[in-house]
Amino acid sequence: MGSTPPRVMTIAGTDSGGGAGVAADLRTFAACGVHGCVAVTAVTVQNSLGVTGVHTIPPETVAAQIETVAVDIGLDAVKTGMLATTAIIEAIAGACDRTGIGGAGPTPLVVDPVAASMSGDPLLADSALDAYRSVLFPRATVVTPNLDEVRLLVGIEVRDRATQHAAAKALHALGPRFVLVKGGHLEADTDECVDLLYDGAEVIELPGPRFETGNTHGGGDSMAAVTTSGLARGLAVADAVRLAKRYMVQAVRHSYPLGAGHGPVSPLWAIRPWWEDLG
Ligand code: PXL
Repeated sequence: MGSTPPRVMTIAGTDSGGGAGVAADLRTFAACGVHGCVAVTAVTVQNSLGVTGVHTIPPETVAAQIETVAVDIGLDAVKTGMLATTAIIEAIAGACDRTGIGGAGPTPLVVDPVAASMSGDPLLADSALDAYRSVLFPRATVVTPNLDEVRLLVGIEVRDRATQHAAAKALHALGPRFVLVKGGHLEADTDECVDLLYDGAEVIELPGPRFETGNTHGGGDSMAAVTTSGLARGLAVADAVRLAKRYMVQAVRHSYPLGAGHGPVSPLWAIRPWWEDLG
């Protein structure tokens, strides 16, 4: 019998194409050696070209998934992805408060404020941005917006390192313990991609390589999932983010084409091909 690995949960939407959302999170969790649980928020009808349908789950069912797992299996860290509506965000906040997730509770909460798919399809009601700002951010251990999400949340157009710093400070003022402003979409950086981590006192610059590939579907989800796995192992936030950046270098390098649109980043570099040993 094996020993129980760290237990994590993703609160997120499904992607029928297997590129992003719950699918990306669960395979990333497996690649990180943790046990992944799921609270589904929405089912998306999706392939590599885009999203053609969204069916949201009743908010009370989202909350029940979180609570039923927390009271039995237990959770060492939790992440959020696509949350779709204000009502779902409010239900999640209630479930988190009742089970010690985020806020003053013992279980770290990573909030990836997913607003749209790579193909630009909306995954969040416009009116729900306010719920992110006022309900979820104050409970978050770390928030991980990309530059499009930064613009939607605090109205700052990040063009260079100075505006990236300003954005980190504006987001921190909303109440999360840490802010990670990902620089992946920053055109001012050429062969480098610098993410900023800010805890209200110190800004840490985290540089990494930039890759020219259209196959980065699920990249943000995977990065937040590795960070969540690191926190579940007891790493400090800065170390969990560094771990995530190391993972992403490989995951982007090994991304693969799928369908006629955007392919996904891959966890397969981290998985030993045991099937090749079968005679
Ligand atoms: O990568 C963000 C994301 C999260 N969750 C779901 C998605 C996407 C992007 O397409 O479809 C369900």
